[in-house]
Amino acid sequence: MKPQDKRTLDRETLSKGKFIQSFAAGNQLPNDLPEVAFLGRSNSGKSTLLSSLIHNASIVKTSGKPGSTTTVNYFQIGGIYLVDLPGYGYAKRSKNERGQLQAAIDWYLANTKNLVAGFLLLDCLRSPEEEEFKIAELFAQNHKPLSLLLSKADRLNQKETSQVVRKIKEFENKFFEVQFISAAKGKGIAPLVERLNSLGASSG
Ligand SMILES: Nc1nc2c(ncn2[C@@H]2O[C@H](COP(=O)(O)OP(=O)(O)O)[C@@H](O)[C@H]2O)c(=O)[nH]1
Ligand SMILES: [Mg+2]
Repeated sequence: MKPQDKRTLDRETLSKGKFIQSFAAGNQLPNDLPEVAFLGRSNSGKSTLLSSLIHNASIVKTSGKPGSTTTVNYFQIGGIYLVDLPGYGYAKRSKNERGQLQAAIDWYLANTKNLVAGFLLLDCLRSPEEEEFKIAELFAQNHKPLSLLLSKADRLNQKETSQVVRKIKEFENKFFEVQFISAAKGKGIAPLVERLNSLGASSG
């Protein structure tokens, strides 16, 4: 192994991904490592993606019943934190509950010390709506790059993929980049890991 290979976020490092802690509004957030935030509506595939990134399904699922908390959950792989932010867009929830979810996201963005990038998941069969554009706006205000990850891309056949690729042109300027991803089939995972490396994961 060449010396530089040791610093990359390889399979071995990924398998050592771990849950760090859940934080609630008012808590002091970590400030020792760069961190990337993962956001998305309920059912966007966020937990599945995080599980596949850290090669440990159980710790992501058990860190909080999916979508049911307003906590901000920190995981670490290599030298970077992956921060699982509360879900949003729960049509069935009360206005008050949805307000709490939004407040937790706002609190995190106002208090994070080392945020270097965000990844917003959106089911590839949907188009970004008010909530997604609001998050894009928040990241732009904070001068942080926000990637839109079109999730569950394995559900699209070739024709549908081309249709979505055409549709992306309408909103791609709102995001740092737009990428297809499929945690189920591994599509788009390698470039994402590459990106995490470039953001600091490999220096831990
Ligand atoms: N086909 C497909 N389904 C997925 C993929 N990722 C997640 N799902 C499904 O989408 C649903 C929601 O996933 P989950 O990770 O719990 O979403 P979360 O609410 O954003 O955390 C579950 O039924 C998953 O099995 C994917 O890459 N491909
Ligand atoms: Mg979840």
